[in-house]
Amino acid sequence: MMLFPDTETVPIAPGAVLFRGAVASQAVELLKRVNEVIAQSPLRRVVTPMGKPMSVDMTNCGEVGWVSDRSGYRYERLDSKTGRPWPAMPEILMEIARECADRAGYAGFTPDACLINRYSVGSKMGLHQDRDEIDFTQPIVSISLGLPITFNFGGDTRSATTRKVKLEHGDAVVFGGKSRLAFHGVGTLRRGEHPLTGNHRFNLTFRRSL
Ligand code: MD3
Ligand code: FE
Repeated sequence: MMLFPDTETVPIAPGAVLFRGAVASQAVELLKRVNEVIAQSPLRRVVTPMGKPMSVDMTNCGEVGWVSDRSGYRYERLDSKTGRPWPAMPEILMEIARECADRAGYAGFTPDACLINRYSVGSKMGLHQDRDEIDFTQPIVSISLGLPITFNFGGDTRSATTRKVKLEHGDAVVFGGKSRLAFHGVGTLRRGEHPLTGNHRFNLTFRRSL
């Protein structure tokens, strides 16, 4: 695997590092695997515990998947839409997540979930923390594919100031250590055309839920 050819490493905050364009050379293969997952467990619009539809379409692969409905946020072994287990995590996704974590100083990262978010024009994600996992010493690895978006990275509290980082096609970010519970979100996806994803952005987040 040819990861990190000679790309830039950008520190975002203590524990958070961006590997710019690190997976761009793998994008065609990655998107092929993502589309195979979507063919088995289709993208769907989930609602928050308050019953509000999110503006992002989601699915998962791995032993468990992240879900949200009126009962709350959690990880589930079965896809409620198909009644079957989530598709297995493709080897190349697992390897890339592991390599990124490794490079950021988290050796032996073994994600059990990969949440696939697909953004369309107008999709956004408000400030939140990822805290549905058990072990916060495990990092989260994020891969961006397709159209760019503005990522908002905050602090330990919702009211902490945020800094904006543009996330582009092929970027990999690892969030661990002091950044693991940081508030974060993304701005509204603007119209555009990407040769590999059309008018969409995909974000893959690799998590260890247990
Ligand atoms: C910082 N996704 O799925 S990726 C999410 O672009 C999520 O789809 C955004 O936030 C997206 O939960 C942002 C960057 C990211 C992911 C997880 C994090 C940043 C994070 C966990 C902890 C801290
Ligand atoms: Fe998040």
